[in-house]
Amino acid sequence: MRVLVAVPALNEAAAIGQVLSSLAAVHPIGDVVIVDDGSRDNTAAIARAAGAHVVSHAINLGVGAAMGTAFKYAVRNGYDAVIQFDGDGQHRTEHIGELIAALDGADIVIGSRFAVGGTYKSSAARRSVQRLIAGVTSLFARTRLTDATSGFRIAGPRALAVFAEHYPVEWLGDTVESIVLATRQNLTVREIPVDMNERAGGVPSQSVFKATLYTARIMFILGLATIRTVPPQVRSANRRQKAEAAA
Ligand SMILES: Nc1nc2c(ncn2[C@@H]2O[C@H](COP(=O)(O)OP(=O)(O)OP(=O)(O)O)[C@@H](O)[C@H]2O)c(=O)[nH]1
Ligand SMILES: [Mg+2]
Repeated sequence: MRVLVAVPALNEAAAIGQVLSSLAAVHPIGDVVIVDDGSRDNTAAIARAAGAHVVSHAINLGVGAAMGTAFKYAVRNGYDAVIQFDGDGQHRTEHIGELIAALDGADIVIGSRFAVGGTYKSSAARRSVQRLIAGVTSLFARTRLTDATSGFRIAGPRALAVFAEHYPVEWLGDTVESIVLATRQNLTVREIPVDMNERAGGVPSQSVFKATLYTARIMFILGLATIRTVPPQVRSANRRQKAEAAA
C-alpha cells in the first residue's frame, strides 16, 4: 500500500524542519507532501530543502481546503492512503505504523488522545467539551469515538476516493463533518489511542468563552452535516471504488 503523509502547514517555519526530519526516520520523505496554505514565512522553502513535496495555496484557505488539495494530490499520484500529520510537532511519528496497520478493516482511523491507553493531559473544561463533541459525533458515526476533532488520522482507499472529490472546508468542519460525510457514504471509522505532544509555543485557546464558541460552532456544523446534500461526484467515486475493490 502506498501511503502519503500530508502536512497542512501555516507559518510553521519554526517547527517544520524538525517535524520533517522526524518523519523521514519512519517514512520515505518523497512520500510526504506539505500543503503550505499561504504562509508568510519560509515554511515552503524549508520543506522543499528537506526533500518533501510542497503544494502552495496562493492565499490562506484553511485546513479543510489544504487536506482537499492533499487528497487530490494523492489520487493523481497513485497513493492508496493519506495520513494527516500536524506541522507543529504535536503528532508523534511512532504512531504512523499503528495507524496504517489499523486501516485493515476500516476506511478511516483516528488517532485519539482520549482513548484508553492515551496519556494526553488537558484541562477539565477542554476535556468535557471534547467529550460532548465526541459523543454527538459518535451518534452520527454509529461507533464510539472519544476524539472526533483529532487531526491525526489516516484515510484508506475508499475514503480517499470520496475525499478527493469533496472535503469540508469550513473552519472545524474538516474534523467532525468529514466523519459524518464518510459515515453517510457507509465508510467505517475507528480510532486507536495515541500520545500527543503539547504545543511547543503559542497561546492555547482555553478560555471559557472560546470553548463555548468552539462547541456551539461544532454542534452547528454537525447539524448541517446531516442535512447537506452529498455531491453526486462523491457518491459515484464511492461506487467506483467499491466496484474496483470487488473486481
Ligand atoms: N494548510 C493550513 N494549515 C493550517 C492552517 N491553520 C493551521 N494549520 C496547520 O494545521 C496543523 C494544526 O494546527 P494547530 O493550529 O496546531 O491546531 P491544533 O493542534 O488543533 O491547536 P493547538 O492546540 O493550538 O496546537 C498545523 O500543522 C498548522 O500549521 C491553515 O489555515 N491552513
Ligand atoms: Mg497544534
